[in-house]
Amino acid sequence: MKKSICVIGIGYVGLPTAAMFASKGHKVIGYDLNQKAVDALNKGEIIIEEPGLGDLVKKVVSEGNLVGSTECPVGCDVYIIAVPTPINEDKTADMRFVEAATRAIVPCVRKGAIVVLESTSPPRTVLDLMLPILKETGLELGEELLVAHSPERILPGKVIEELRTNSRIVGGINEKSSLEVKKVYESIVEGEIFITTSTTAEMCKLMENTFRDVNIALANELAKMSEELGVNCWDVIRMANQHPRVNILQPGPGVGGHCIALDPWFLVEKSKNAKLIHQARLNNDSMPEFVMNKIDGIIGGLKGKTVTLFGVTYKPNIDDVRESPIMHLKDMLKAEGAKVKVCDPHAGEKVEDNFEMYESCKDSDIVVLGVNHNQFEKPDFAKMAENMNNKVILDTRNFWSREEVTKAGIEYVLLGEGREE
Ligand code: SAJ
Repeated sequence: MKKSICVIGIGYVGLPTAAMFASKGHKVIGYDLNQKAVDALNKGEIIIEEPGLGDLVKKVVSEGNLVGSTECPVGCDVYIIAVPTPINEDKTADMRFVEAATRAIVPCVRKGAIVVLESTSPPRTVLDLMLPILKETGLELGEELLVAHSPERILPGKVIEELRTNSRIVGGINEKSSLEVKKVYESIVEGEIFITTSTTAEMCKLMENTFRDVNIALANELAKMSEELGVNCWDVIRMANQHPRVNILQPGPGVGGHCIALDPWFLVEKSKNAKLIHQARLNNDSMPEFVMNKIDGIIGGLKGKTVTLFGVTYKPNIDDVRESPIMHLKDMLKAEGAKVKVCDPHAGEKVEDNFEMYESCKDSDIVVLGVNHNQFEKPDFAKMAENMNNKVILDTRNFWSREEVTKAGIEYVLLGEGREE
């Protein structure tokens, strides 16, 4: 049955979710306080970069199944909350947007409606934060107003595909809520939908990202140990991963994005037992400084030097710079008195001093490959070398060929490679 669905928050998660529901014939309203995002949506345009999303939004808006609004619509069948859950300075969750969205719904919901929280949230958010607010509707929760957490698990860059094919978790405040919310998602999800409680669903989502964070921390620790002990960590990873039960992830300049770099803190905040998780976060957060010290060591001081950064987004082939470790590196380098030139074909105006590739190498004392965008796969190293003041490259992703780089007369330094002496 076609439903009227209000998606609250039309950002990285809400917009693709809204568009997917609309593409299945549901009547969807994207409610957001950001006038710019709403205006763009109503013109069928998007203000973020995500493969396939632009075409999908254009189509469903022109068909009239998706509209944007800066007001919360009354009487929808389903309200889906997909607002950001950032962290505060002290690493506790900033739940203001979830709270505001829940409050916005109160005067709008009618008997029989469904409320779903998609935003990644600390354990017990549905029970302790949302339910007391939703009680103000006067509706019987779990009977007249159904409530669940169904965390988004889509990978930026593959959002449209993963929305459809990933399995999904639905954690209701009671079985009736879980079953009804499952039915809603069945219209867009081809993967399996698992039913559980709201707090278990919250824990699942947090542990997925924490699993990844802890494993990346292990890889980063390996990189540091390798430099100390004179081995090449990339060789270690390649060979250790031949073992059927081992899968060491990739080290790098740190962990970015609005998910993996933040979510583990929600567990640290809520549980005194989250010790390994806490340490892993600190390990990953230490990487930009580790890279900066490495640069310092290679070029002998930072003050007055020119450092070129290839890539500043938090991962390859996307435009998102949130929590990007290379952005942190950039700020730290500047604070140490270095001049920083950036080349990032995806970041656009999100970053100042964004140069064309070869132009960015001009007068450079070191080129640092920070993000392995496709555009950087096979640069003309000889052309880069022509412009460089000091011919050295630091590859933090094991992305470039040592042979190609050295052939162009540039010294090649790899993160996580110690020299056996
Ligand atoms: N990274 C490494 N080494 C690796 C893998 C990743 O340093 O081996 C770094 C990346 O460079 C990047 C960061 O980790 O800075 C995160 O990138 P990612 O591609 O691992 O994940 P996200 O943050 O883009 O998306 C994650 C996904 N979660 C998992 O894979 C468990 C996605 O499915 C979630 O929906 C998303 O978080 C979210 O919204 O929570």
